[in-house]
Amino acid sequence: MILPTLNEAENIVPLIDRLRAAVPGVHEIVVVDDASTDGTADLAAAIGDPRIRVERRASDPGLTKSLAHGARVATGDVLVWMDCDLSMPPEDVPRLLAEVARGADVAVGSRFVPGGRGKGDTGGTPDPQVTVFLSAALNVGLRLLLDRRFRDWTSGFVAIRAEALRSLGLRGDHGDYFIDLIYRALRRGHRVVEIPYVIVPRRRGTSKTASSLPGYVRRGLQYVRLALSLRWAALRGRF
Ligand SMILES: Nc1nc2c(ncn2[C@@H]2O[C@H](COP(=O)(O)OP(=O)(O)OP(=O)(O)O)[C@@H](O)[C@H]2O)c(=O)[nH]1
Ligand SMILES: [Mg+2]
Repeated sequence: MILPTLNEAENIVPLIDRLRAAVPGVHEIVVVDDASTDGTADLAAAIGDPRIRVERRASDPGLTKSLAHGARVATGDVLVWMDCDLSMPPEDVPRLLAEVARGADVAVGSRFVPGGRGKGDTGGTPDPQVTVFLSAALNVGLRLLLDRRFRDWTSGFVAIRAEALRSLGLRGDHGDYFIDLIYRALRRGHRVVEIPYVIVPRRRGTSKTASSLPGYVRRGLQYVRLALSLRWAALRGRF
């Protein structure tokens, strides 16, 4: 397990507790913390489970770089990562692992396959309908632009064979990296499957991504630009 954190003090301990209960055989939990100022790293370390390794990054912050760092130090054959805001239920991790055990190279927690759901209708404090709609529309657009076999291009909840990840690598920024990873995995013929899950709105702590409407639109346009450049690279045989 790789858990990237930036100021998740209110979420990290319940997340790790729920993970250990859901996956009792978990081999290691690598928390990659980007100099949180709220004590997230100390809280994770204080749990005192020898399977928990806390990596404290002091410079060059970023979600993708943190995940890449976690993947470098992790020793398992299968790597799993997820957001640490409790929006992705740890209880769904065994279903992702089961798909990899059945032969998938990449098993993705998906909001957009039957049985999965986006944030608008899951109780708690729902995200504004307009952002839920934009996220769904963006993913339909990415699917049409990139590859119709896949739906949740901005998931970020995944189990992947370490070997596949090492050969693919991680590129890009928060959000971008997932689109890039899945597209290249599909192009290279890896077996990628989507497993439905129901996302829960963040209840504690603060979001690290744009929550304003213009911010969402800007990010959406950035993803579309990335999709077009990936298609262009593929057309020119650069994969
Ligand atoms: N290590 C590290 N983790 C990060 C960084 N930015 C975000 N994260 C973590 O990445 C995960 C996703 O961040 P969120 O703030 O939930 O982003 P989001 O899911 O787009 O936003 P919400 O809609 O609020 O859920 C969380 O576990 C964050 O703590 C970063 O720069 N470094
Ligand atoms: Mg989140």
